[in-house]
Amino acid sequence: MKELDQRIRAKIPGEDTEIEIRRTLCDICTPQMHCGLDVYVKDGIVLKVEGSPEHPVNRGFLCTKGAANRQYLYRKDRILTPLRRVGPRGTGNFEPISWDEAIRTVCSRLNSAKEQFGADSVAFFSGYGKWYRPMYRRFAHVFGSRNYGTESSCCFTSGLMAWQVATGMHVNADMAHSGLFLGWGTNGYYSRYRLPDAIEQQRKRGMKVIIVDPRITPASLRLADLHLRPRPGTDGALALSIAYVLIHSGWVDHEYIRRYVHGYGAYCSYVDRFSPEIGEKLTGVPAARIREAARMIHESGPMSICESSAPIGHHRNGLQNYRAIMSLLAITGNYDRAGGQLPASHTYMELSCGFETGEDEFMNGRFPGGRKAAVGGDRFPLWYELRREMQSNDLANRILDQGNDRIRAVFALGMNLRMFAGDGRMIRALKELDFFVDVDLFLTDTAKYADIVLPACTSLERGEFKCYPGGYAWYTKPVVSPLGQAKSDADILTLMAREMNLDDDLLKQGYRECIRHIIRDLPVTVEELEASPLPVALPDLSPYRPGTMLERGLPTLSGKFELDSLLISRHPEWGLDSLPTYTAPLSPDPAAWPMILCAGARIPNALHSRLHDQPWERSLRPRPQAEISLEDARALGVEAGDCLEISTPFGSIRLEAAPTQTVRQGEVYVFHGYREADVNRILDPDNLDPYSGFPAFRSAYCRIRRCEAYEN
Ligand SMILES: Nc1nc2c(c(=O)[nH]1)N[C@H]1C(S)=C(S)[C@@H](COP(=O)(O)OP(=O)(O)OC[C@H]3O[C@@H](n4cnc5c(=O)[nH]c(N)nc54)[C@H](O)[C@@H]3O)O[C@H]1N2
Ligand SMILES: Nc1nc2c(c(=O)[nH]1)N[C@H]1C(S)=C(S)[C@@H](COP(=O)(O)OP(=O)(O)OC[C@H]3O[C@@H](n4cnc5c(=O)[nH]c(N)nc54)[C@H](O)[C@@H]3O)O[C@H]1N2
Ligand SMILES: [Mo]
Repeated sequence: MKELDQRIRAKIPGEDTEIEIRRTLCDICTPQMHCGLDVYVKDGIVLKVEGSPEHPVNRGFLCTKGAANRQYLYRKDRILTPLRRVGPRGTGNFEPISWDEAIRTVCSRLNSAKEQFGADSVAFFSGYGKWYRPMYRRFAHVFGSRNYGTESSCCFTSGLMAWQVATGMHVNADMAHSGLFLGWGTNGYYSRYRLPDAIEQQRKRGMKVIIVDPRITPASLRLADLHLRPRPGTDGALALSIAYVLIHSGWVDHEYIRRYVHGYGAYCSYVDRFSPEIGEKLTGVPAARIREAARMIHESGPMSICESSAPIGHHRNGLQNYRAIMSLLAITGNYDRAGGQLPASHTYMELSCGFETGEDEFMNGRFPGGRKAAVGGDRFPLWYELRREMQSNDLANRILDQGNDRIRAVFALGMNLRMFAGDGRMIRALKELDFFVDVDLFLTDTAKYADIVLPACTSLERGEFKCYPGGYAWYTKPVVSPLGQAKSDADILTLMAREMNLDDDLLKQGYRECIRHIIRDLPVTVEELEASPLPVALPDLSPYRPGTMLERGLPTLSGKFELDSLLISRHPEWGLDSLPTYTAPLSPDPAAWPMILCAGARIPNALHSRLHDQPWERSLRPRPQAEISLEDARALGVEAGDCLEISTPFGSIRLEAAPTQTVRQGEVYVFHGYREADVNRILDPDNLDPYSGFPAFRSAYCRIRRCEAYEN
């Protein structure tokens, strides 16, 4: 630590003031990263940021997004004071108001909605931000509303739900002991840049890798021993077909299945419909390759899989497809075995870090109860059973709904209306609300619909509690003061809890006391974590011993890994299949809509909508692009840089054509969240997975044509 202290204080020659390196984390992208930052500060101003060399996640590295933290902090569109809308919704006419007035107005309007229409008439929504969520969820519940919901209604949760259905638990891949890594929808080079490093390291040890991705990607080129290219959304059929070969070749672990797996007989009968030849027809992957994959699984185990579920879950059959993939672990005896997928208890904010906190009790202990479901709960009963929060993809409907129990007011921390499929509906809904508050860093297009906008601050301007896999915990300190009058989301919730005089001392005492409560059983205090410039490795963590949970019995109804879900079969009224059945992602009408539109595969320089207005990031890909095959480009007479129009039954958008040999004929790939080419606007808002409620972002029909101008 001494060395570090010396390194972080340096005088600029000839000047009195010091440049100090202060440490915090970058929360621009996924919580699985949240890299450590060395922030160079002089006179309270950030001069530059670098990756912290000693941080256990990034070890000095930063991605293009993280390297632009200074620009993110000082962007011109940062909101610096609370604002009150003075023009029509959506026009962006606001006047500054004081925090006092803002908090009083927000609280009295939310309270009056509660008095008139009941607490459930107020929905509390969170966009991609995660750090404040335990406190936020509790806030909604203490206020009395079941209608708390987040962006996770369309993120990793469908994979998590699939694990809960089968095992009742979270999981971690034990890749360090795997002979084979099944990278299904894995291209961490763009989405999570430390994952490929870990895979590359294990490959040096001899681990084999299968990548399953419709496109050619850096991962398929650099990591794959075998690359399978199914059509988007046909993953379930591919997994079932691989299972067919494993079962028919006798490459399953019968003893493991007998002891630890429920429903194998029914599963086998179902799998019998998916010979490799049928698999080829359904997925486009040649039967010989399906056989080759099964052989590799048999010969190279133990096998772990990538847990990222977004590309698999973003289809109307997504959760079932994910279950079909996981089932391969169960039949080959790779669940809860060294080198396979290990059950993991939940630590904090959906991460399993090797220790437990009191987050669950803190976050759910004040749930209002009652028999009525939250928004989307009746429509997506499995979702509600497992999550006990609103399925946010139904929120717009429940605002527009004319029923008495419709949503009248929304309080949002960082809502992005372009997150939802069919955004026309969300805009209509926001216009209908009696009252809408949005808290954001920037005056976004969504914030422009709000009655009151509150200025939030970045991770550089606040302190937060953070856990990392491998047994680390941390409590960061602000490295600069909040810009203007910005406040952290947690401080805003505290002010509201006090103004409303909520019946909850922890919320009224604030974030630090909430965290103190959550970590009261850890062997470290908030102050000790805060005093450290780096995440603290918790002492005396005993590593999980593979097999423990199987022997003890899993927290499922059968106590086993459920290929055939008892939870689902005991609820016939849900109308869901208890086996991981396969349905096609699309009902094609190739004459009218010959192409598959796959929207959302990550690009390195963007994070959803939040960086599209950021100059450095934008300069790397100035126009929204549509990636198409060279064959389709030739047929349409399209060259790189030409304008391309994508149409679906819901509308059209225009983007820059990017013909590439990485994409197959008949498929179009675009990134989402752009103002001028919002692909979610042309997706069907009702094409949702009945198991998870997730939108089919990655499989829609479309047609494309060359056009002259970007404007209509
Ligand atoms: N740069 C950047 N990084 C991010 C994000 C970001 O916006 N930008 N978002 C973060 C978030 S919130 C998430 S959820 C994660 C998601 O992260 P990942 O799941 O790792 O990433 P994706 O890029 O969405 O998908 C990975 C690959 O799946 C392929 N794919 C698409 N459709 C299908 C399909 O139907 N089947 C199969 N087998 N593969 C398919 C794509 O071609 C892509 O190469 O990324 C996180 N990281
Ligand atoms: N077509 C398509 N659509 C998708 C996806 C896809 O793959 N394809 N992916 C889906 C997935 S996986 C995800 S996770 C979602 C992304 O979820 P979104 O919520 O759409 O993510 P962002 O665009 O980052 O928008 C969040 C907002 O939060 C603001 N913000 C940032 N930090 C803070 C903070 O600390 N406090 C507050 N109050 N606000 C803050 C940002 O400025 C931004 O306006 O998109 C989903 N939508
Ligand atoms: Mo996500």
